[in-house]
Amino acid sequence: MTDTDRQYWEERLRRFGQEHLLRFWPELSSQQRAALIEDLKQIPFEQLRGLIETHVRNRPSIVVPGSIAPAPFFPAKPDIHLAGRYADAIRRGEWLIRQNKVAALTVAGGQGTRLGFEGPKGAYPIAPVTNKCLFQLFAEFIRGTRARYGSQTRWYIMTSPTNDAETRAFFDAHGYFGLPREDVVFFTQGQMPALSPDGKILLDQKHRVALSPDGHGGTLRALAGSGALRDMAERGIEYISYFQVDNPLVKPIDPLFIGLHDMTGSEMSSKTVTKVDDFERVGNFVVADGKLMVIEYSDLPEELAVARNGDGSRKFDLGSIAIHVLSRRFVERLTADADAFALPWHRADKRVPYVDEGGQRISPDRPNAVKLETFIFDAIPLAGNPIVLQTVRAEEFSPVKNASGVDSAATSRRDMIRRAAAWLERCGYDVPRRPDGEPDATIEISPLLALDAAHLREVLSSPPAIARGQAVYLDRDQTHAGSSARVSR
Ligand code: UD2
Repeated sequence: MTDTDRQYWEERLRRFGQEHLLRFWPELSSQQRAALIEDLKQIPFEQLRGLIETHVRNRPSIVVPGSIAPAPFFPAKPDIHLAGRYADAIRRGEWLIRQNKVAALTVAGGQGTRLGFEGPKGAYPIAPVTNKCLFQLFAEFIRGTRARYGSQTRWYIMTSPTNDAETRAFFDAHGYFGLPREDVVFFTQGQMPALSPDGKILLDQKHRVALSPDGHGGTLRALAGSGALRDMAERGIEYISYFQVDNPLVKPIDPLFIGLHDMTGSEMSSKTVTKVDDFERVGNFVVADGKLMVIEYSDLPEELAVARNGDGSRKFDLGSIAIHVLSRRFVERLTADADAFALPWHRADKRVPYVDEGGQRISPDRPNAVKLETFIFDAIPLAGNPIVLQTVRAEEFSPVKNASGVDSAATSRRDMIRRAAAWLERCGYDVPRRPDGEPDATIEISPLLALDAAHLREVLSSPPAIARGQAVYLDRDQTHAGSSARVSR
């Protein structure tokens, strides 16, 4: 580190009122100095200056749009008029997949703090019989899709600087879960510093800035900046099938959804489920001032959350489950001037450990800092003709967010077993059930065997024998029955 470097940063930081970041410089080793400079290089100071005024020193007021109405949507069960259109959409979606015009994209840059799991969240073991991790389930779904459609479907995975190396190493160690290595593409999102309420950037250590991922809205910039978007264009990929790392029930590639997106000329499409209660922690699809958008649960005024229709049903009932299809050209358009482009910023007050003026590391017990993030769903109002497709929660949504209770590994495993049992019964096979109606067996169906119930019907050659209390894993070799407990493989 030369004196010129130090001078450059001293001047730059002074210009932005952040000169305290070099407070411990004299006592840092040359390695530590280099690490600090690397952190400083990541901070978009010019952009941050305005945000400190609007979002940190002041609290942006939540503007509830003047007119707000429930969003229109394509129903999960098509009526007689729509049935033909859905059938066409499935055929169209399958054709697009076969032509390699569709890629999967997982956002896996989050910190997963609520789950309390060390390591990338996608490495979390979740499958009820085999304990396969989230990444493996998605990889097998993509392999299943490639096999079914004879495609070379690629998988893009967004990491953050914090978990990128670990995520890549995890895939390496597991042979990319059977996918060709060159068809799994990692790209890394940007970071933002945590700030004190008076707008000072916090130090995590004397030589490290308290940086964290800039939200899944950062996907768009990261796609452009990393070259992943160019890579998609070169391969003729038109549609990006976007999903979060925390939902093992997700269909990473869904012909109906892709086909509808294409046939309606939508630039960004979204899946919805009806909410379980007024205050479920999911975004809400609404039409506000004439535009389709998502209002996050924390921003939806209570009178709207509890509002009812004439028949007593919930008025704002369309929850966002963070599953989207985005047109590549839409992302290109938005990010054409990547430096100028940003989705709206959201403020979150968080507990962030920091080094104080005296060099002491403090672990606060209440929120002391402001984090700034952007959300992917804020791109919806910018999209041409965005659509919403309703789906069935039991089929496609049961996220792993918390260590226990609602949206935990326990509820997600339960829902995987319930779905597997329902698929088998839809195929006409018996599943033992307990008096309370729950399946009386631990059942897991590999995505390598079947991608959905209809597919299972095509491929299952003989009825699986499922005894009460048994653990049963169905894969391409059909059934593996365990004794009574989990089978680990
Ligand atoms: C998100 C949605 C919520 C609902 C719910 C469904 C927001 C603000 N809320 O809630 O409306 O759809 O999901 O499960 O999105 N991630 C990154 N980089 C980041 C931050 C997050 O890749 O900087 C990824 C993260 O790895 C995960 C996903 O985004 O896959 C969701 O992040 P979250 O857990 O912060 O979202 P959550 O549960 O608040």
